[in-house]
Amino acid sequence: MAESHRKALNGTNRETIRTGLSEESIRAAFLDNLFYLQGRFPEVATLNDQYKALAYTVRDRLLHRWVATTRAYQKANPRTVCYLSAEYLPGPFLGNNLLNLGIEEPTRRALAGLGIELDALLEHEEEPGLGNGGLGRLAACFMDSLATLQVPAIGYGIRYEFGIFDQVIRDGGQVETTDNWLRFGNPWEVRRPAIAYDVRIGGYTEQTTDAQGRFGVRWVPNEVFNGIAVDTAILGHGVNTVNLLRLWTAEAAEGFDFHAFNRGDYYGAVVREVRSETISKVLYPNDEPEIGKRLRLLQQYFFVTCSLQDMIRIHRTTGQPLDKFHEKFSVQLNDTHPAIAVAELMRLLVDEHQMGWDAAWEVTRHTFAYTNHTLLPEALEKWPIPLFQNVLPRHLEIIYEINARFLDEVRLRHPFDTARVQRMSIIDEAPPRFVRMAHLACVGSFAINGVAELHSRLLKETVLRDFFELWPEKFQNKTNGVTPRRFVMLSNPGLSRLLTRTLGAGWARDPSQLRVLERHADDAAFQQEWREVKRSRKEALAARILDRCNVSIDPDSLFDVQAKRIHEYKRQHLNVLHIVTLYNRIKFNPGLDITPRTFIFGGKAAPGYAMAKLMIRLINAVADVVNRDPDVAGRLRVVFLPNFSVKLGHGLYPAADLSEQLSTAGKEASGTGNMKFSMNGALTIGTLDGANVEIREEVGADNFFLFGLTAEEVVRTLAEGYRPWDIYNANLELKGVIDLIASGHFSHGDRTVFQPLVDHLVWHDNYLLLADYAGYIACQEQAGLTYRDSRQWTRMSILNVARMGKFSSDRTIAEYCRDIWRAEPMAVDV
Ligand code: GPV
Repeated sequence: MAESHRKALNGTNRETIRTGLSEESIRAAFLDNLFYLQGRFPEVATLNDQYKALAYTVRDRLLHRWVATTRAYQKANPRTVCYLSAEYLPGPFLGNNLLNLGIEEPTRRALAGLGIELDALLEHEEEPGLGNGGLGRLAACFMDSLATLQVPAIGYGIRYEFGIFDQVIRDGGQVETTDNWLRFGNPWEVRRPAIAYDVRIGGYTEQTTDAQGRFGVRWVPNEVFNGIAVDTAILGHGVNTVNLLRLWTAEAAEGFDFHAFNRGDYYGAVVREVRSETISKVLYPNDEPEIGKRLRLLQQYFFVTCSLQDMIRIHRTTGQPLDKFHEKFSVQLNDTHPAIAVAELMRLLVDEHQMGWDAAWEVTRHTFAYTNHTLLPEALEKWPIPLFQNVLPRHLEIIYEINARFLDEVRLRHPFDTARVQRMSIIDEAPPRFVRMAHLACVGSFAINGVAELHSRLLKETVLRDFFELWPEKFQNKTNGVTPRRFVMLSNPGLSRLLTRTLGAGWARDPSQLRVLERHADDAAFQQEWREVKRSRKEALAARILDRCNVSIDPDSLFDVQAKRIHEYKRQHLNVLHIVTLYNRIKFNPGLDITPRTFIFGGKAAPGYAMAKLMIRLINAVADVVNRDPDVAGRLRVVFLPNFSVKLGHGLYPAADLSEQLSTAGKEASGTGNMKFSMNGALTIGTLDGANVEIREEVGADNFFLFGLTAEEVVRTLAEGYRPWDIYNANLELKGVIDLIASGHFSHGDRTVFQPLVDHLVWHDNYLLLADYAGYIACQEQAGLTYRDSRQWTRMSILNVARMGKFSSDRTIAEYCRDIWRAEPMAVDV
C-alpha cells in the first residue's frame, strides 16, 4: 500500500513529509506539524499540541487518498449514495484512522522515540457528540462500511457547535453541561467556504407569470442565511476510498441585501446574523421529538436544502439533465428528520429549475428511500400547521398538492373508505392540524424499511399498515449492523490479536470467517487465552471506574452491563428490581452463596424526561446503599458510569460478561449495543425484541438467556386489562423489593423521592416490568449459575463471537446497495 501511495503522489519512490508511513517519516512529520501548525517545540508542547500535531500528521496521510477518490469519482461519475441524517456519532477519529491506514505500530514507535505515549493522545481526543444514541451511531457505522466497501457516498448532516450535553452526576441525579467539543479546534474537519447555499425562511408566496405567459410561484422569504460545508474524510479499512461526511454550519448570508428587507436597518441586520448562527448551534437532546420546536424544524430544513442544492450542483457538473437526477443519486432518509426533503426537492425542481410537476414528481419519488427507526407512536414526528406555515409557506403548498394527488390514488383503490383516507392523509386534521412527516416520507419514497425483522414486520402490521396495503412492494427489512473495525479491532486489540492468530486477518472484512472459532470452543488452551483477554479488559475497566467513580470493583465478579439511553421502554429499572432482589435475599440470608456481580450502567436521559431522570436517581441511590453495606460486600457492587459515549463504549463492550437487553417486546426497533456486546464475547440476557431475536437465532438458543413476553403477548396482556397491582400482591419477593424502594430505604428515609416511579409501576406499568419480573429473575439466576461453570461460560462466549458475523454493518450496507440504492463498489487507485 505504501509503495503505490508514494508513486501516486509525485511519481517517485521518495517519501514526503506528508505521505511517508514509516516510523521515521511519521516522527519527522509530527515534529514538523508541531512546529509549523502549532508553533511549538517538543519541550513546551502541551498534550493538546501533541494531539493536534499527530492528528494533522494522520490527516495529511488521508488527504491524497481523499483527492484520489474525488478525482476517480469525477472521472467515472458513479451512482452515489447520499445519506441524510440529522445525527452522526462517529466517535474519536485518531485511532480509527491509524487502524484503517494500518500505521498504528509505526506511529506508536515514532512517538515513543520522543517520549510520548500514543495512548495518552488517543485518550485526549474529544469526540463529536453529534447525535443522541443508536440512530446517530448507526449513521456513523454506515459511513465506515460504505467507505470500506468502496461505495461512492456522501453523508450529509449538521455541524452542531454543541453536541449532546455532557452528563454529570450530582447528588445522585443527572446534571447537564454544554458539550463544547470545538473548544480546542477540530483538526479533522476542512471548511469549504466556497461551498455555500442560501437558505430561506418564512415570508409568503405569490403567483408569477413569465414572458411566455406561464404561471409560476415566487417565495418571498423574510430571512435568508447561508449553509457552509464543513467536510470530514471517512477512510475505509485497508482501501483507498475516502468518502465525505459533509456537515453544514449556518452563517449570516454574505452579500445578501438586507436593505431590501430592513430599509437600512444595520442593527437589525446584525441581530439577524446572530440569529442565523443559532441554527446549527446545538443538537436537540431527545431520542424522540418534542412537538413543535421551531428551531428544530429550521435545523431539519437547513441541512436538507443545503444537501439537495449540493447534489444538484454536483449533478450539473456531470452535464446530465436534471430529469436524470435519480439515476445519479439515491438519497436515504434516516428516519423522518430529513423527510422535508421530499417537498424541498419538488420546490427546487419546479420553482427553481422550471420542471413540470409530473416530471419533478417522477424524479422525486425515484430518488428517496425512507428508514423508519421506531414503532413508538409518540415518537412519530408531526409539525403543527401554523408553525409549518410560518417557517415554510411554500413547502406547505407543495405538501397540500402532493397530498391531494396521493389521496386521489387512495380513493381510487378504496372507494367509499373515508376513514382510510383520513388515516393516510399527510395532514392530521385534529386541531391545530399537523403535517405527518412519516406519511410524507412514505409517499415520496420508492422504498421503506425497518431495522430488524421483527420491527419491519410490526411496521407493516401496525403504524404503516395502510401504506403496506397500498404499496406492498415498497416495504423491506434491513437489519442493522455495527462496524467490526471500531467495535472489535479498535476497542479490543487483545481479542483481535487472538482472532487473527487463530483465523488469519480476514475476519474483520469477512466476519463469516469467525465461524471457524466454533472448532476451538471447547479447546482448554484456547479457552484460557479467551478468558485472559476478557480478564485484562475487566481490569482496565475496573481501573477506570476506580479513577472516575471512586468505586473499587472485583474483576473476578460477573460484569453485568446495561449501556444505552435511559428510557422506560428499555427498562433499566427492571435491572434495578433484580439488584434489589439480590440485595434482599442476602439481607434475609447473610450466608447466601450467590455469584458475585458488578452491575454497571451507562446512559443519558433526555433533559425533559422526568421519569428517565428518576431512573438515574434510583440506580445511583441503590448503588450508594449497596456499595456501603458490609453485609453484601464482595457479592454486589453497582456503578453508574457517567457521560456514556462512543469513547467510553470502547472500554465497556470488551469488559462485559453479560449484556442487558431488556426492552419490552415490540418497543425496541433494533438495538445495536446488543451487537457490540455480543461481538466482544458478552452473553445476552434479553427479550424477544428488535435484533435480539436475530442475535439469538444466530448464536443459538443455548447461548442466549431469554426471558419475557413476546410482542404478541404484550399486546394481548394490555388489551385484556393488565393489572400490575395484582402481580405486586401475588409475588411476595417482588412486593418486598418494591416496598423497600417505596419505604425510603434508598433515599435517606424520604418516601416521596421514588413514589412517582413506584406508583407508576404498581398502577400502570405500561412497559410490563411486573409481568416480566419473575421470568427475568429466574433467567438471571440461570445466568449466575452458568457463570460459575467457567468452561461452559467461555464456550458460550466463544460461540457468540463465532456466530455474530451477520451483524457487521458491511452486510447491512451490502443489502442496502443491492436492494435499495442499486449502488456498486468502485475501487480507487492511488
Ligand atoms: I426514531 N433510535 C434512536 O436512537 N433515535 C431516534 O430518534 C429513533 C430511533 C434508535 C432505535 O431506538 C434503536 O432501536 C435502533 O437500533 C437505532 O435507532 C438504529 O436503528
